[in-house]
Amino acid sequence: DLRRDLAIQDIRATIVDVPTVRRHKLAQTSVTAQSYVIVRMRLSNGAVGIGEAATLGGPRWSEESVEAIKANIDAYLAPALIGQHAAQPVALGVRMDAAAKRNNAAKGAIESAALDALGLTLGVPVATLLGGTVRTSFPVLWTLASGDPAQEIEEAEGKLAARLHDTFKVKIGAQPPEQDMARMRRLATALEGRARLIVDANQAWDETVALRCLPQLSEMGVRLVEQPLPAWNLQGLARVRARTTAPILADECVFTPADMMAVAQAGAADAVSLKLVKHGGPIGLQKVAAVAEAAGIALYGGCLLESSIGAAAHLHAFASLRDLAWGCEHFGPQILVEDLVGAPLRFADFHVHLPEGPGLGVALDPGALRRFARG
Ligand code: MUC
Ligand code: MG
Repeated sequence: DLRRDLAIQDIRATIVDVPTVRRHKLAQTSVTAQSYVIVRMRLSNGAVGIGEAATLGGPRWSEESVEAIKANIDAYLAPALIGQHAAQPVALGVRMDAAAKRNNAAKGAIESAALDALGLTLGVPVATLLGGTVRTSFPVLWTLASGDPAQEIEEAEGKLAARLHDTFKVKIGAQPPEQDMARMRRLATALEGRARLIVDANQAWDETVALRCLPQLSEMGVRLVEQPLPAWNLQGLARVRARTTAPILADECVFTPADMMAVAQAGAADAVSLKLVKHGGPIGLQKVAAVAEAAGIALYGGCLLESSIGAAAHLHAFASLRDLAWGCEHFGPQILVEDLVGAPLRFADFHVHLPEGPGLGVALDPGALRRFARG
């Protein structure tokens, strides 16, 4: 019977390190390889679902590192789920929350794997399990993060010419604000009228610096300013937002639906970046999106430089949202020297496309997993 067929038999977590095509520099760290935990969940019927927990520079972007993610999956999350029914992802979430506090990236990878296994078994895409598709392609931006404006302009020109990306997110905050403003001015001038720009400070500034820089960014035409202040400082962010005109994109200050409500109550953001590593999986992502919608806060499809595995899981969740006003940033598959799936996500005409087929619609390449597995 289906109940026995869908019993979770085994959950395996593998750390991989995949080199990137260039150095990616953000406020708190700089990486030349992306580290993920790849989760494989096997059901009694033989179906194997996959999920990915992404990190950025160890436990520097948030508190989870690949080492901690794997340790907590192996010791706490997997044992809580063995023998449970994969067709009850909400109940699996309850069990995971009872087994471990937070650990949202780890939980997100497991929930993705469970939905993939369920979709593969039922012959339906994960998006169907999440409410069905409102869209199957997504405007996708590219991130400029070498820190060298000449290189960044050249990189943006290449993306524009290839019709891959016409919106660019610039990572700021690694250098003094005046230097970043000069860099932004060069980029804005070089790309004027041909590309849209947003910036992400990854919590690097304080209120005074933000009040000084945001008017300059507005004047350069920058569309969104992402997480200029530390995640804890919602009141400061609300004051900055009230005194400047650049729209604020909340990132590290929103993990849970309650965080989203606090941002809404403080009046601290115009948009929110949705990510599986923050919200604990596609179902949690939909909950955060619902709170944002109720508060009139627009949705932005965030990433943590996932491979096509994690990116596909995000796209299935993004496909189910009513209004994804700001598109997405799942450029991750394009920044890796090699992807982890047989057929990577398709990028064309400034859009990334939802993969077709049951489950996540992407299949793990066992050779790539072996090549990039740590140790
Ligand atoms: C972040 O903070 O948004 C997403 C794109 C990128 O370059 O960095 C990440 C994380
Ligand atoms: Mg961010």
